[in-house]
Amino acid sequence: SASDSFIEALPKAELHVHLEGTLEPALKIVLARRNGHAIQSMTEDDIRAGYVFDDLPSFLALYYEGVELLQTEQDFYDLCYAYLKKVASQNVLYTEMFFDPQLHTRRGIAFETVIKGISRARADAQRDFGIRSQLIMCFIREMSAESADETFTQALPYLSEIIGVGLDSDEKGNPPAKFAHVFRRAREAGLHVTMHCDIDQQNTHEHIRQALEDVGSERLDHGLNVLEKPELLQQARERHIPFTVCPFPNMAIRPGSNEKDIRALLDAGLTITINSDDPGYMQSVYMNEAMKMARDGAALTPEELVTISRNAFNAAWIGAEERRAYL
Ligand code: ES4
Ligand code: ZN
Repeated sequence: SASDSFIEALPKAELHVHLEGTLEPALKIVLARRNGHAIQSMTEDDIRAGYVFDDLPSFLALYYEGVELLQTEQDFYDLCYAYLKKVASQNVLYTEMFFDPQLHTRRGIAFETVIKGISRARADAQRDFGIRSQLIMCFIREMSAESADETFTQALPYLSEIIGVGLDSDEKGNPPAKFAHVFRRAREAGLHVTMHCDIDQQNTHEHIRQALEDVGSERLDHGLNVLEKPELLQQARERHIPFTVCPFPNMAIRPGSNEKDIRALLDAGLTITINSDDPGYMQSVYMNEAMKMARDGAALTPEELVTISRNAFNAAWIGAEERRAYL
């Protein structure tokens, strides 16, 4: 297997991280004091002790509670800058970050507040640490298709700052096809498309099929259940669909997954990347730690980790010149 120092020195790209999920307990306390919220009296350990989940809904309940602390443009700036500073220190050269504007606009925070804070942090972090980043706007799948459409309309003045659209949050009863219209608008506007097909969700195989065949998803976020359906697996392999695999939620939601599934995905000839997902809620497992979890589970060799890292740079939504500079 690869050593820790090999993983730490490897140039890395991240393709699956939710900005709101990078909110660390320490920053929660800062924001709570700044904005006058009750948790300001808690310690970091108190907050961490509440981070117990074993499925998607129990995770989302924690994530939604934390989102409430983000209120001002400066809050979004601090969130994004802290994440970029952290992963730049781990030799992450490039990251594509999901954000969930509807979780903010539905509680009265302007789209502009969210994106301006994030964009200023991206620029400052590139200046200060050299890290390159782009944004993927996710739609909240338990909210209506109309709400997703309204959100896309709100984003129109900022499309030059958004490289793609995604789909996240509660998958149960919310298939990709529900959002066919807004994904078509996004594609026609020249944006890239990806979506979550979370682990072991109801109708997961039909959701994966819709993502690949009906709504033009270029990647699958998680997507592990492809392993159970030979025809989906063959399609994903033939189309070189990148899978954004996240070892921490794998471990929390499907124990044994890193031991079995990562090797199975590789053996099936699929293109996988390794990512953090929500490091603020997942024991601060950022890119280095996520790669070590994958290595520990699947006994990944240095050569395999180089391939996985190159997969991420190849799957990144960047131009040929930037890609050459990384590879
Ligand atoms: C998420 Cl792991 C995951 N799945 C679906 N939605 C999410 N939002 C934040 N993390
Ligand atoms: Zn995710």
